[in-house]
Amino acid sequence: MIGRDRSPRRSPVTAEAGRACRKRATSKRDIPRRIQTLPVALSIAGSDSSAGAGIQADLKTFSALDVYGLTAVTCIVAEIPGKVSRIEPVSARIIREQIEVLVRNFPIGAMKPGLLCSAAIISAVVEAIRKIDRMRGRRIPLVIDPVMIATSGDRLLESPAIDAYKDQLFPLATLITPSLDEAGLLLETKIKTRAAMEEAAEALANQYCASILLKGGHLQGEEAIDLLFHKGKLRTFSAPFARGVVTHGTGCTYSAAITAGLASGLSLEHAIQRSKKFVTQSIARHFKWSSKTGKVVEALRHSI
Ligand code: PXL
Repeated sequence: MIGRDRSPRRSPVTAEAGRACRKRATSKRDIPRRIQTLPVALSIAGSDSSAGAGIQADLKTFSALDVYGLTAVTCIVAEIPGKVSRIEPVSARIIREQIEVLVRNFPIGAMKPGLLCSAAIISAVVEAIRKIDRMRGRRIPLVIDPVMIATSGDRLLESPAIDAYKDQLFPLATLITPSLDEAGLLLETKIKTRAAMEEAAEALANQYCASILLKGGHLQGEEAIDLLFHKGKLRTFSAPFARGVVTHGTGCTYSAAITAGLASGLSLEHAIQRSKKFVTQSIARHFKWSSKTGKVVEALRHSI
C-alpha cells in the first residue's frame, strides 16, 4: 500500500536544522521588546462547569474585548445549560485573599461581582471592596450582576443573601444589571409591562443611588429592550429578540462586556451600547452540539 510515511524518523540534517530553529526561536532577538499592557478587569463570581456563564463567560468576554481578566472564584457550580446540578461555596477567607492579592499587584480598572452564593460571601466581598477603595483613595467602577435566578428559572441564592445584597453591596455599585425577575424579587412585585419596567428602574436607582440597567429580555416582544436609568434619565437599548435559543450566560456576558468597557475608559452609555451588540451577536452566533440520542446542547459564542 502506498501511503504517507507518518513515522517520526528524521534525517540527521533535518534534526540539526530543527535544533537550530528552536535555538533561534528562544534567542533574545526574537523576544518582543515592546511592553504589552491591557486594561484589567476583575470578575468575582462562580465557576460554571459548562463554561457558558460565570467566571468562564467573563474571561472569554474580557479577552474578546481586549481586556485582561482576573478572577476571584466564589463558588463552584456543576451544571449544563438549563440544569444546575449542585452548587458548593468556597470559604469567605480564600475569596477575600484572592481579591486582596490581585488588588495589591494589578491596576484593576473595573470589577464585576456575579454569583455570590450566600450572605457570608457577600459580606466578605464587600469588606474586600471597601479595603480596595480605601487603599486606592477612590472608587473603582463596580458593575453588579445580581445573579439570583438562572435563565433556566433555578434559584441560585438563599433568601438572607438577597438582604445582604440590598444592605451591603448595592450601596457600592456604579451600575446594577437585574433581569426582570431579579428586579421583581428586589422590589417584591411583578414587572409585566414597559411602564412597570420604567417605574422599577427608577425606583431601584433611587433606592441604591446607582445607575440601573433593567434587562427586559424576558418580556418577549419582537425586541429585547433594556432600560438604563442613569443620572436621572431613562435611555433604551434594544435589539431583535432571539426566540428558541438557549441563552444560558447572557447576563454574565452582558455585564462582563460592560465591565470591560469601563475598564477601557468608555463612558457608561457607550460601554452598554457596545455590550448590547456583543451579547446579541453572541446569542445569534451560538454553538450547538447534538448527540446520537437526540440531546442538544447550545452555548453562546463569546467573541466578535
Ligand atoms: O447565569 C447565571 C449564572 C451565573 N454564574 C454562574 C452560574 C450561572 C447560571 O447557572 O452557574 C456560576
